[in-house]
Amino acid sequence: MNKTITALATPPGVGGIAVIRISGDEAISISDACFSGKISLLESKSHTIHYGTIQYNDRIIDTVTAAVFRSPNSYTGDNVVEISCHGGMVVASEIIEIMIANGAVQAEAGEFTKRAFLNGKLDLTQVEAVADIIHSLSVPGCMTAARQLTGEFTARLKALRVKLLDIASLLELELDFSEEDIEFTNRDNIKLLIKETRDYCNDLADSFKSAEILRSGFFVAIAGYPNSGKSTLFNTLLQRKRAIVSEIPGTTRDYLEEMIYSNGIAIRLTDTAGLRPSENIIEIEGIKLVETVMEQSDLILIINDISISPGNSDKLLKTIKAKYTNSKAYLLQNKIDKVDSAQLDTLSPESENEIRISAKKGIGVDTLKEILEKEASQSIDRTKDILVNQRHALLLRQSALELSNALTAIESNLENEIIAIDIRSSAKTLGEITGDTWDEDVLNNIFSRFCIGK
Ligand SMILES: Nc1nc2c(ncn2[C@@H]2O[C@H](COP(=O)(O)OP(=O)(O)O)[C@@H](O)[C@H]2O)c(=O)[nH]1
Ligand SMILES: [Mg+2]
Repeated sequence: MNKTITALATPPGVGGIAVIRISGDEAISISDACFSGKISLLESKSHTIHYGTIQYNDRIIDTVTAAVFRSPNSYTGDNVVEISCHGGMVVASEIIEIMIANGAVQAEAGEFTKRAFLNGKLDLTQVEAVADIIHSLSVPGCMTAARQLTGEFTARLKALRVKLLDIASLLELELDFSEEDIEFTNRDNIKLLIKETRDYCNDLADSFKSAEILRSGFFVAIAGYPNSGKSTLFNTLLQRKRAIVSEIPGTTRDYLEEMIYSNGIAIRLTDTAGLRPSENIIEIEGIKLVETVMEQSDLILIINDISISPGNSDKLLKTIKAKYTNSKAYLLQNKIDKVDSAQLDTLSPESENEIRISAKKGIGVDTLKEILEKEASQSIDRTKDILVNQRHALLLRQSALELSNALTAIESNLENEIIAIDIRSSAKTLGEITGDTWDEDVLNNIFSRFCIGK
């Protein structure tokens, strides 16, 4: 018998309604013990909703509706009751305490979904899709996760595995007839099939970075020397005063992060502390944080105060480009309003990935916004309608490697048996993605992204 778990499924606090979930063999009897309605929950059919009250020690706690789902037709696969009560700080926790007094235990983070996995209701890619839907910051990200939840990724992986296992079986069958020198399978066809599958696995693995951007947004870091106008640009892009702007250098000590949305994609803008050798301890901490931000960023905007000189930040630009090779960098020549047009004409023309702006006056900001939109949408071009995560990417690469081994084995005219072993292990690796085999560490890692009640 599995223990019955309970938790609040909605965010805590004041709200229209709160939903308490109870799941396990005893879910219906435990709920029924404190529920009073027209019929008892124990007698109710699956997928029915009942109006009534929750009572404890002759005290009415709230009027509620209780939805009953009988095993195996529920989210977790267990018996499940979902009680909707009035939202607020007190009622929902009282009801949870009553359920616990009646024999349920408090659920851990993600425990409902973990049960769904262990009961075979969802595979691992679907579990991950649930987490992605909850955390998604972009419309396309959420839609892709929703498709993944219906089992689309699973179906694709299954098709690949069937193909690989078929090839392995053919090769092994040939082995049985080796005396008769029969070749069931054309080597060129086999090679082609393996190559196609390997390339597909690698392509999918490559889409990981794009999927990350769909999941968490496109990270744009604003960097530059103190006073170059980073905070001013940050505020202009956000269209509100979020960061403190001041002529005193070193005002932004840590970093600020805000989101802007473009075509459904989240762009995470960060305003950072000015980069310069500093004596001030807090500022040094801030500068360390900048480095972390820059490492994570997809795009870096380096702001230069052109009124000092167009080449004033060249050294910084060079350092940043050399250090953060994964992110594209743009040089923004700021404060062009301070430079008169005659003087601007004498300056060398803008080079590639360089734009002239005035963060304060809004000059060139629309062009910059267009660039951000273009870069963000290009960065998700690689997605293959699947939110590949790091775990998937690692397994896909491993699987591709095993297929490369199989190809080498074929080319070296090795025994069918050896070739088949590589192909079978590649299929097995693909199976780990959906969770055909798993270990506790993998599960814990996945469920650590969940909240209590999910
Ligand atoms: N004239 C002019 N001043 C600017 C512009 N951008 C920023 N500033 C000024 O430069 C100073 C420093 O700006 P701030 O945004 O705090 O720079 P940060 O240290 O890089 O964050 C402030 O006095 C701003 O008003 C601009 O485009 N034109
Ligand atoms: Mg600042």
